[in-house]
Amino acid sequence: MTHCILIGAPVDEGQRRPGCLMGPAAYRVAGLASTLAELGHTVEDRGDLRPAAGRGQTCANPAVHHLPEIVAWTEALRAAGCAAMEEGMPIFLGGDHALALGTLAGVAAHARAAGRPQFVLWLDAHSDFHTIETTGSGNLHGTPLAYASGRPGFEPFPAFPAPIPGRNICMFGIRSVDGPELAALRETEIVVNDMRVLDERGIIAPLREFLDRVRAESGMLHVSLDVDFLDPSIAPAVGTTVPGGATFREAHLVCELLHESGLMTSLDLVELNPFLDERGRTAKLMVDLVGSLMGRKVFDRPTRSF
Ligand code: EXY
Ligand code: MN
Ligand code: MN
Ligand code: MN
Repeated sequence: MTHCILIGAPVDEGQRRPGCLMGPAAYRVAGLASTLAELGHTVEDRGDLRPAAGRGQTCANPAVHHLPEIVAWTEALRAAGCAAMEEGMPIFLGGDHALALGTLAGVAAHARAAGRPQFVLWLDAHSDFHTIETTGSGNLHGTPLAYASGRPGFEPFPAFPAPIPGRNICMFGIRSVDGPELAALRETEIVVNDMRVLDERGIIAPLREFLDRVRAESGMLHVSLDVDFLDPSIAPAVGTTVPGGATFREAHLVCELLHESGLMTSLDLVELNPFLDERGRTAKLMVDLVGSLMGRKVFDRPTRSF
């Protein structure tokens, strides 16, 4: 049984397609809390965060937009995330992926205080590895992992508490990486399981390799699930769809294996834009995946030693 702490983060300023601000409400309407309670977990919904006003930060890249707002979100989410880690497992309801600038900072700050290494599983079509200087779109939802990795170029943001070593970051589902991101990724030890790797090796082997390391190092594991990790045919309600994503079963298998590992300590659900959907199909799928993450089994086989 886990104490699940729901934290709404209706961040919409990290990209230019309005609608992610409706994400937290959509997860609640889709039954996230009841899904968790039916699996025997306790659920505390702390409502939606409201960041302080931005302080007018600027940067040299003219493409970047809403910088002060995203810095304010980062500060609010870092504080809320670190505090929630003391009491249970935070589940951040997005909102676009810029929220991870703050959630990663919050869980990393807590891990540092707890003396444990922080690991990240990034389920996404995108590597989100731009800095403020390299982003061409100026959409800060494409930058969180660069910030969490300690890449220079985030001066307007608070210093990241304990930069996460590249070897502690595993990406799954990658199929859209910009030139500057690729050049930067090549300099790191980040494990990039793009879709070609998953095509060749399947889900289990690369995921097991990563989770075995998390366990061996008694790590904290933050899972960041971007709707666009999924194939657009099953999850259309996202502003940055990329063909060739994870199938329904591949996504559930990742979630089931994560549950069986018992290693997940915090979770982001990001980039849902309910406005791009019909009848909440994508929100319901994401809640269904959380059910698999938190222990729903069709056939209750004994959990194997992972
Ligand atoms: N790399 C592109 C950009 O920086 O604009 C696309 C980023 C999409 C980010 C979404 C959250 O995953
Ligand atoms: Mn993303
Ligand atoms: Mn703490
Ligand atoms: Mn993405």
